[in-house]
Amino acid sequence: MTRQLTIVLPSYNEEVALSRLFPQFDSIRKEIKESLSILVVDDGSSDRTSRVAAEWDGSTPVRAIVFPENRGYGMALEEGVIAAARNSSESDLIATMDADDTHDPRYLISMVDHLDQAELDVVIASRYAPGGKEEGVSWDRKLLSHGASWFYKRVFDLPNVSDYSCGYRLFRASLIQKSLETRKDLGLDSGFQASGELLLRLREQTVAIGEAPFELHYERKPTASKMQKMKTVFGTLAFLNEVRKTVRRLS
Ligand SMILES: Nc1nc2c(ncn2[C@@H]2O[C@H](COP(=O)(O)OP(=O)(O)OP(=O)(O)O)[C@@H](O)[C@H]2O)c(=O)[nH]1
Ligand SMILES: [Mg+2]
Repeated sequence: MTRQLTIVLPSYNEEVALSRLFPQFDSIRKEIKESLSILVVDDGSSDRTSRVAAEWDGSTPVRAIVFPENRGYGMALEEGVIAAARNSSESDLIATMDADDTHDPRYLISMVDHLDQAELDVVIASRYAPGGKEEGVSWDRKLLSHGASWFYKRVFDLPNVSDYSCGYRLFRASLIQKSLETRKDLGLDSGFQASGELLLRLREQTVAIGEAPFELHYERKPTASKMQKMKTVFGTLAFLNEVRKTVRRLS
């Protein structure tokens, strides 16, 4: 039976990017064995994000969850991933991607292949794996993401993981479903540190993670960055400090 691949897109004021992104899913449909569908989580946008989702009439089906108010990337990620897991069967797949057109959907093809061939539970689209790179990223943004991955590696050191903060990932639905058997939600923070936190939550089960090389094309982003850099830095440090304290208490 054909597997379902649900792509979760946390979206905050992404009307321009989404209308560029949706057609790209249509163009990979013939090259991917899975049946694709998109789940937009409109995080209280003030632009036409949910209208663009509702009016899309291409061949890849699009559904939307709409938050009446902005709740932050982590909440949009959490709601989307949980909704996708509840709508999936055990053998299905779930991907998360940024909606700002910097993540090319074409990488899903190599990510699915890697997941199956290496029998993994999670594949990260990695800027830091051999063959990966970042184009058009300013030095301070590079410092922020390299710094975050360096800190995460020191605290978690997950085998085979070099990119902890990229939001482009592929998961087996069964992995998320299993997490939700023992807890009512994924317990993610509302900020951008949620992407690293999600890996930690899943690590509570036995999980095989791998990476596939990915080129981030930041120059394709149609609008200015909305990310609050200092809030993300402090949020990540506070989260890692909590983890460190928990690890100490348990050991
Ligand atoms: N900035 C921001 N993005 C959100 C929020 N909620 C959901 N998102 C979405 O989360 C994804 C990642 O956000 P981005 O702003 O692209 O974060 P980033 O890639 O780390 O940083 P920039 O590309 O520089 O803005 C995008 O698809 C956003 O639309 C939110 O409250 N703020
Ligand atoms: Mg982005």
